[in-house]
Amino acid sequence: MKRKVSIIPPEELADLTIKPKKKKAAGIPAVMASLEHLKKELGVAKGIQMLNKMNQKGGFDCAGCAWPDPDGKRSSLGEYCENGAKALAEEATNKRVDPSFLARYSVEEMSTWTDYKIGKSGRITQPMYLAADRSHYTAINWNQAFEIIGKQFDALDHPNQAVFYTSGRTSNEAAFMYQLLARQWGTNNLPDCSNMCHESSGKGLSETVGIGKGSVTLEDLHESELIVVIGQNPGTNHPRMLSALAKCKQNGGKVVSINPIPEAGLECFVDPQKVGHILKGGQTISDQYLQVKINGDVALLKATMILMLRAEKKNPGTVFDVEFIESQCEGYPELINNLEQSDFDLAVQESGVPEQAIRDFAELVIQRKKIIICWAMGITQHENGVENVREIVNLLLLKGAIGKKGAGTCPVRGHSNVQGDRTVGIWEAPKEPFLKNLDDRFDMKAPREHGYDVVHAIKAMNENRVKVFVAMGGNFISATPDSLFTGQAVQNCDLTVQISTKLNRSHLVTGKEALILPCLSRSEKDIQASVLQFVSVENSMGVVHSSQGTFPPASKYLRSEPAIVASIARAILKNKTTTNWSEMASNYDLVREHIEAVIPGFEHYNQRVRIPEGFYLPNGARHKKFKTSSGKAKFTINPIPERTVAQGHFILMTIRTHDQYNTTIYGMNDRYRGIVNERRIALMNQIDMEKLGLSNHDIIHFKSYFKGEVREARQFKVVAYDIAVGCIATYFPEANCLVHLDNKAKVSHTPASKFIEVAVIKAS
Ligand SMILES: Nc1nc2c(c(=O)[nH]1)N[C@H]1C(S)=C(S)[C@@H](COP(=O)(O)OP(=O)(O)OC[C@H]3O[C@@H](n4cnc5c(=O)[nH]c(N)nc54)[C@H](O)[C@@H]3O)O[C@H]1N2
Ligand SMILES: Nc1nc2c(c(=O)[nH]1)N[C@H]1C(S)=C(S)[C@@H](COP(=O)(O)OP(=O)(O)OC[C@H]3O[C@@H](n4cnc5c(=O)[nH]c(N)nc54)[C@H](O)[C@@H]3O)O[C@H]1N2
Ligand SMILES: [Mo]
Repeated sequence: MKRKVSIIPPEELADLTIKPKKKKAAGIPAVMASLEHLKKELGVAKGIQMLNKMNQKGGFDCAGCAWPDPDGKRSSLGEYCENGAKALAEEATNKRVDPSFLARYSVEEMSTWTDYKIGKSGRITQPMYLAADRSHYTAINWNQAFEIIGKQFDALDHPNQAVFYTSGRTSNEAAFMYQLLARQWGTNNLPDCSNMCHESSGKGLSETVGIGKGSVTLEDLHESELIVVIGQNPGTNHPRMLSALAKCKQNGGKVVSINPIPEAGLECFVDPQKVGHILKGGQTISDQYLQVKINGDVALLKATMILMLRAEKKNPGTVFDVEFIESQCEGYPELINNLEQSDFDLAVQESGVPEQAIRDFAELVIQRKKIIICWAMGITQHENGVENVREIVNLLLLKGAIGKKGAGTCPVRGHSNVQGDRTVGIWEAPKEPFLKNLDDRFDMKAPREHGYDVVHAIKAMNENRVKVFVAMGGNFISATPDSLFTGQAVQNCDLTVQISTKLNRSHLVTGKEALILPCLSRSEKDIQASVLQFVSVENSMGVVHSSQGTFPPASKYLRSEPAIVASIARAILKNKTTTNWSEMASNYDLVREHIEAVIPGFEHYNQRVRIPEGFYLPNGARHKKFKTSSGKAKFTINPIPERTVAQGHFILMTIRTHDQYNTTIYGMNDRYRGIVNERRIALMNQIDMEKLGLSNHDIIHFKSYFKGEVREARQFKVVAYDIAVGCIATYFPEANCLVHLDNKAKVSHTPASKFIEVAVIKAS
């Protein structure tokens, strides 16, 4: 039976109210908003009790972003933010998706709901099965679920017909077991959310400074003389980062933000945990705001470096760190040659930023040595995402601003353990030393052929080269680009298996058969062999620490992620494995022993992870040790992108509201941007609106253009906004259907979700 499910969210409008944009982030309104969400989902008393365990030593790690916790004293008021509280409310909700819920609604019916409504259904209580000829999920027991999986894997002709996706909430222990499972099965098909996220950072940084992670610690931010926040909206996505920026300011540092829209958190921050701060009205954050055009960053950085070069020539040795460049870097003459050949006026023009503002910014850079550049999706999700990262590195290297206190690279990660997952082997392109260690430790032969990343997994499914798709968390259908194409590709599979906490669209747009395997969440007690277990995670700054759930599970049928992986391993590997999977699932110390044996940097893992603040993984760049092919940090040449859009077309970026966690929609507002009760929004510059004869609240449709193909998304409301001319912002995942699968970064293959060429059509 071919189910007629809806792959994209319904194109229906809610009821928009437009309020003035906020100029301050956090403060009392943030506290109120957290309480509101907790009250709705689980009640205030239980909510506050749970919050007090979050991000505390010995407590559980916030499942929100990957921003680090302070090494020393933690705030007695709790180390959480409004959006961390919302993340918790969402997973600790009292609502349940149980067998009676799924008997009431068919898969087809639920697929017509918005992602907001689907997510609000609640926590999944037991394993659920959607048989090939059925319209509804029904409950089954765990053994039956693993038998179904075993049977489908038995039927495969080749190991590469299976794909194992991972989202970044998964702990180190579960992730390590999961990659081991995939590789013992015989494939490196391990795409993950990182492919859509910071892959461009990983690629750009590995090549230039020898490590795909950032080089700074939290203290470095406090001590920095200049922090540049480019292509990132920390007020919403990494709210605790605002405390670090505020501290830098209090220590005399400067902050510059570079963004097509002025984001509230980067303007002013009111620390909700400090009464004095609230009374004072908060801390101004940005000393300078540069309203760059979408993807004008290489041009902007190049113009800045040209000005730096001119100043250096005037007063040699005062702007560049000549000694560092000579002893530790390569490619300097080529870069200087490139800067000398580049057209300053063109760079200014292509950046979209007024020349004087660039001169002011360059002056700040010229005069300071301890510089940090922080970035996120505004940099990575572009065709030239890797070049963007490399250009950031160029600027830092010229200043010698890496590997010393108060300076360095700071790609701010998304999911709370996305960095750890990669460290322990979730990667479609693993390196030989890692595979060899796995082989030695587990008496196996891991496949050497690289596997599929997200984009290539979708292509393979489209071409019927994949039959079974397993997802460790996440929401593949709503998170990936080209929704209709991707949805149809996934439907080609014989079986899709989702290991999840909450209902999402990926449970509704499925293979012929589908399974939902419900797992424990971060905050819940994980007891194996009568012992309370803990897991570990790595934050954005390379600190590995423990996370232990302390609250009762949402349902007695839930299993932990490691336990589920171990059972899948037994079901599909049978006598192909000599590994004792049950033992690992019943004592996570044993998993950590394996990690220690296979991955450098985890020495004495079990001891050190028990230190409350955890431990730092080795990071060469942090100590000026560049593990590149030559042992030197590399300058690179990154041309100003030539990609333009046709006359009359716009560049569209897909961003997050203040009320969502990726595809999990907490609410219908985007408070800082003044948007109330609507997600189908187009933030446009007044000048562009006038050209098209548009006013606030007008309804428009988008057509996107790529490689001669046209995609469409209908029904968005126009909102006049302070956004760079020619640029439009809308929200993810509603607009994912506009992103062509081939509209992706060179080298990293990260979908270019921030650069979509669109035409705006006024609804008649
Ligand atoms: N509450 C909450 N927290 C989250 C998430 C969430 O959804 N909700 N998601 C998590 C994840 S997985 C991630 S990856 C991070 C994402 O964190 P962010 O990267 O901050 O998220 P986005 O909303 O995609 O915002 C991108 C920012 O880049 C800007 N931008 C877009 N294009 C350009 C450009 O070309 N140049 C420049 N200079 N700026 C540009 C946008 O205006 C926006 O401010 O947050 C993590 N934390
Ligand atoms: N257009 C556009 N698309 C984008 C982006 C963009 O900016 N624009 N951003 C991209 C980025 S940066 C990312 S990281 C991806 C995100 O892609 P994903 O990581 O795939 O998506 P999420 O929405 O984070 O996944 C949410 C689901 O994870 C499950 N879940 C939550 N907690 C747990 C847990 O503890 N264990 C398990 N097993 N499951 C859990 C729940 O069922 C929930 O519905 O999306 C990408 N897609
Ligand atoms: Mo992400």
